[in-house]
Amino acid sequence: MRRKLVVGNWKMHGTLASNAELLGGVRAAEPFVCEAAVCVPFPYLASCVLALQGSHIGLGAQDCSAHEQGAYTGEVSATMLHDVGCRYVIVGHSERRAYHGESDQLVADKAKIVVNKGMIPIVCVGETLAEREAGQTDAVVKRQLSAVIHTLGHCVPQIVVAYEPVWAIGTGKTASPEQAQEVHALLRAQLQAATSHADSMKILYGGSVKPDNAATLFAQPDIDGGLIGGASLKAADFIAICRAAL
Ligand code: G2H
Repeated sequence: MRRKLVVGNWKMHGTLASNAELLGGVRAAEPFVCEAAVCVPFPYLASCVLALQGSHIGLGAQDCSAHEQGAYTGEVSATMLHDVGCRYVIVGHSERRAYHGESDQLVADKAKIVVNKGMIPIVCVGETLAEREAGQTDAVVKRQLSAVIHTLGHCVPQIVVAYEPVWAIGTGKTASPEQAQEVHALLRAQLQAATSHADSMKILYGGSVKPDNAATLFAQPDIDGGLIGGASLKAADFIAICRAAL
């Protein structure tokens, strides 16, 4: 039995004041049956650690450097993220792959350094609309996950995978529960071929998850929770989604 995980991906939103209000609202609804976390912009990690003291809600970042340390202006290392209290780091989000040219191998290298520093990488995979329409969904997500599997080796069980079809991100279009389950089952099979621990690994769904579609998505056998963008910015919506994860 896998405990579900719901992760808010705040993306580039928020202020000190709005974050405090949002986390205060979510905390007031604890405890949740599921595990919950929020991945916040770098400048707000320190204040969110304080705001989450005594809470079971985990803290995460949205990216990290693949380098240990050094002359990499503007980058943030996994060591730093661990130091300030992160439990999770999202790597390979499609927005980073698309806008920052992140390759499968770079994403895999980031996942590896996150694991090495004692945190959990949330590795995002997903196809674009053009790739889906060309019948390439399976090949694309397999290729993306394969790079991570080969780079992490025996550490593969320490990752969380997030399937986020790019065409469903922030568009209001959600993959149907059946469409999502089909890809999740494929990813589970790929993990099973790589590790005997695949059945206890979490595979999250992301892409326009809302309070009204969360329960049916989370009811699918291989969907172990969600990575939530827009709906994680409103306490009531995020709480409703956490409560749908049983
Ligand atoms: C996908 C998701 C969160 P949204 O990017 O990672 O965002 O729920 O807004 O589609």
